[in-house]
Amino acid sequence: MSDILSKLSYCIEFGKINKESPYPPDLKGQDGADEYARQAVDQGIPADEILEQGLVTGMAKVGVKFRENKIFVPQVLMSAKAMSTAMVHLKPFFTSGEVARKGKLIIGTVAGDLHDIGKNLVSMMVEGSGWEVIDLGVDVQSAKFLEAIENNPDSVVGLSAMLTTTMVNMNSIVKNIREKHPAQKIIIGGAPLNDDFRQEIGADHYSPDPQGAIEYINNLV
Ligand code: B1M
Repeated sequence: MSDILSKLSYCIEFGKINKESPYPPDLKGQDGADEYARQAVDQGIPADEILEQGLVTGMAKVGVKFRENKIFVPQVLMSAKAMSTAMVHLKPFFTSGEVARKGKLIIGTVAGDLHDIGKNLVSMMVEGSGWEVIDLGVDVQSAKFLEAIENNPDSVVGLSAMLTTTMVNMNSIVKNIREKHPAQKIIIGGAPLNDDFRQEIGADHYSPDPQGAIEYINNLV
C-alpha cells in the first residue's frame, strides 16, 4: 500500500480529521484525512484504491475495536467524521459512476422511535466500508421503506429500534415489505433486540453492532 494511503487509513482509524484538528493529541499539527485524501486524488491514485485501502481499511479497524470494547462511541464518531471529510474528495468519482460501491443499504429507525445515535453509527460505518447508504431517518413507516426499495431495487434494508415498545413495529414493517418484495434482504439491530426476535418476525439477520451488519451485507455481494 502506498505511504499516503496508509497515512490516510491511520487518520481514519484514529479520527484525525484535518491539520487543524487537535485530536488525537499525538498527531497535532500534522496532516489529517482531509489533506491525505486530497493529496491522494492529486497524485492520481484511483478513487477506488483510495476508498478501499485508505477509508475501508481504517474503518474496518474501527469496527473491530468498537466491537471488542477497545474504543467507544466518541472515538467512532471522530473516525466517522474523518471518513466523511475524506469522502468529500471522492464524491465526484462516485457520482460520475467511475467508482462503484458495493451496494446500497436503506436504513431507518422504525415507526414511533426517535433514537438515531446507534442507527447513525451503523450508517457511517457501513458507508465507510464502501456501501452507499440511504438514510430514511427516524420514525420511519412501512410506506417509506417500500418507496425506497422501489427506487433502489437491489438494496438491503436495515431496521433499527431502541424501545421495547417500537421494536414490535418491525414485525409489521417486515411483513409489509415481504408482501411486495418476498426476497428482500432485511437486517435488524438495536439494544432491545436479539436473534430470537429476528426469527419471530422473519428478518434475515440480527446484528448487535455495526461490524456485524457490515460483515453480513458484505457477504451478500
Ligand atoms: Co431514550 N430510552 N427515550 N432517548 N435513551 C433508552 C433507549 C432507554 C433504555 C433509557 C432507560 O430507560 N434506561 C429507554 C428504553 C426502555 C425500553 O424500551 N425498555 C428509553 C426511553 C424510555 C425513552 C423515552 C420513551 C423517554 C420518555 O420520553 N419518557 C423517549 C422515547 C422517544 C421516542 O423514541 N419516541 C426517549 C427519548 C430519548 C432522547 C430523544 C432523549 C435520546 C435520543 C437522542 C437520539 O437518539 N438522537 C435518548 C437517549 C440518548 C437514550 C439512551 C440514553 C442512549 C441511547 C443511545 O443512543 N445509545 C438510552 C439509554 C441507554 O442506552 N443507556 C435510552 C448509544 C447507541 C450507540 O447505542 O442505539 O444501542 P444503540 O446502537 C448500537 C446497537 O444497538 C447497534 O449498533 C449501535 C452501535 O453499537 N444497532 C444496530 C443499532 N441499530 C442497529 C441497526 C443494525 C445493526 C446494529 O442493522 C440495521
